[in-house]
Amino acid sequence: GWLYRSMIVMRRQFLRMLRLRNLLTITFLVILLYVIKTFYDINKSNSGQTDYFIPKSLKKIDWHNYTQIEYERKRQGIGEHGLPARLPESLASLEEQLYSVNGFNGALSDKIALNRSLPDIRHPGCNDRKYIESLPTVSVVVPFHNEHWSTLLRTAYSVLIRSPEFLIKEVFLVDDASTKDFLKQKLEDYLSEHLPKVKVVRLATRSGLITARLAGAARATADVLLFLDSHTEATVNWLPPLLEPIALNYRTVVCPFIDVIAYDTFEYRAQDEGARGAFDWELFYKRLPVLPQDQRNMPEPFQSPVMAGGLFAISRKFFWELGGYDTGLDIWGGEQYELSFKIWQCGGRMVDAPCSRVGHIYRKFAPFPNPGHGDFVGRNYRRVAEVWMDEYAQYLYKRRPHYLKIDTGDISQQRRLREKLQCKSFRWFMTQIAFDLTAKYPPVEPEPFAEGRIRPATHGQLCADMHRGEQGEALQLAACARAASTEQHFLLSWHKDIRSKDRNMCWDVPDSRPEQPIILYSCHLGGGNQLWRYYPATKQLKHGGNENCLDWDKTSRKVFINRCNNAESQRWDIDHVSDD
Ligand code: UD2
Ligand code: MN
Repeated sequence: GWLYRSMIVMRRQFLRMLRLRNLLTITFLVILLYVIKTFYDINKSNSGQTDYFIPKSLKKIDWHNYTQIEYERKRQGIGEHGLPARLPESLASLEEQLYSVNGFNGALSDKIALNRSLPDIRHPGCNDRKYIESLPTVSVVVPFHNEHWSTLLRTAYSVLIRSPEFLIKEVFLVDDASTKDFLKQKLEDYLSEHLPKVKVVRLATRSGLITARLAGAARATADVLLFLDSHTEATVNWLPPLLEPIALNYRTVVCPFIDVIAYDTFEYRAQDEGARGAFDWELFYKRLPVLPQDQRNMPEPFQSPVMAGGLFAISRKFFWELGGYDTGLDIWGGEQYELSFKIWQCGGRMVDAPCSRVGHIYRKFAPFPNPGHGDFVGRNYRRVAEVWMDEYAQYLYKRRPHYLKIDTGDISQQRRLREKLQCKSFRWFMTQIAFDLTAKYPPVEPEPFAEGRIRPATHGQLCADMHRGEQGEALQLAACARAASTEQHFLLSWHKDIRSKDRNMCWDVPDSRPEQPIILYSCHLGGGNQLWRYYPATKQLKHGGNENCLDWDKTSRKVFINRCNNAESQRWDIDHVSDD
């Protein structure tokens, strides 16, 4: 009995001890886990910008703001719904004055509401497209130099009225040392009263758009950086399509479709229904067709080799991993190539989102004087070529030999970055991403088929002459200049167009009826109106796919096209014709 009783007591005590130990162990484990987690969290937030947004839910929802859509549908007035507008004759002199300082119709812009309505010209498939419920926040960065007041503010309004409020953390208007009084004095007051989310950042001296974008990006605190030009308008539901691909992969950079806001009427219209960004070997921005597979998947985002430059969204993390922009790029130009090449070559990708459309005023002319920084575009291009383009840089230098004399300044930091990120070669980019570029823009251009003066076979003292060589002028015959002059020197290029030697001007026949003139038009490489063929045997210059030939009239000395016949007036001599 005694033994038994004491055994039970011992067992009970033993069990109690066990329970206590369990409890202690569990408590200890919990504390340990908590400490590890806290430590990990601290580390995570210490790394600051390398921390990135992870969507909490992949559930897709309809992000359209139907209240705003309904409100816009009912609006009425000048320029509403993106319809073309005009000012009354009485304002002609104001129009002229604001036109010359802006390169667009600033006076008309002032008459159009800052929150005007815009048409929905998206692919029909965009209406019922849904995007994940959990999207990253955005810092919008808009550089400007002497932007017109109402176009600058309309940019900010369009962003704020057409975006979910909680996604826009801040908007930075970065003033690149503007000299217009209202920008210098009234902007902050206006914004703090009407658009408190919009902040102004001022640069002390004119430094260019690259430095300005970097200044905005440096102050940004949201997950995603979204860059816009200072004369743009965001349209219906533009934001979610830009953000979703970034939410799913922080190394994806997304561009909206860029529509056209007409510089004269402020009409809102499409530029096209999508194309892939590219360049020629003078580094002019060009566009390649959407791939058939991507065309079938519209309006799904599709890969694009090069961005237009001004309008894109990138995660803040990836932007800074890529080193932002090269700070040696000055004023304007080339940064779109630098960033595009970096994105692709250093492990990212870039897509265009058809359901996100933003309008942009393509100015008639750039009204700003060069701030005395010399050939900054040439220097920028050379920096980009030297750092990123490897052996392909020679194709640029072949066309612009003087670039080789430009001092690029120090590019060692950029080269180190390329090394550090172990970026791929430019050859990889050209063969894997921009694989169809060289077919349209060959690095080494085949020799022209014929070159020199173009003269009526019977009147060798007369030469085809493009006069001032301006777009829209008609080709004429003039007395041949004694020295070979550029107005009278043409190439029958391998594109099968007839072009000026020094300029990108082509013989274009917009109207193919008999006796219609030949108009100078910038070369579009698309054949059609600009397609010509020379037949040395008959000396005929045939236009396009039809049976029209270059012809002229002896009394008026006019040149035009006509049905091909055997007339003497359809026979032409060209100075140098190649054998093949
Ligand atoms: C295109 C791009 C532009 C930029 C440029 C090449 C689009 C729609 N536009 O030319 O974003 O990539 O190619 O560099 O893709 N600005 C300054 N300081 C300056 C000059 C300009 O802040 O010294 C501002 C200007 O107010 C505007 C932006 O930079 O907001 C772009 O300049 P732009 O509109 O003259 O360039 P754009 O559209 O002809
Ligand atoms: Mn612009």
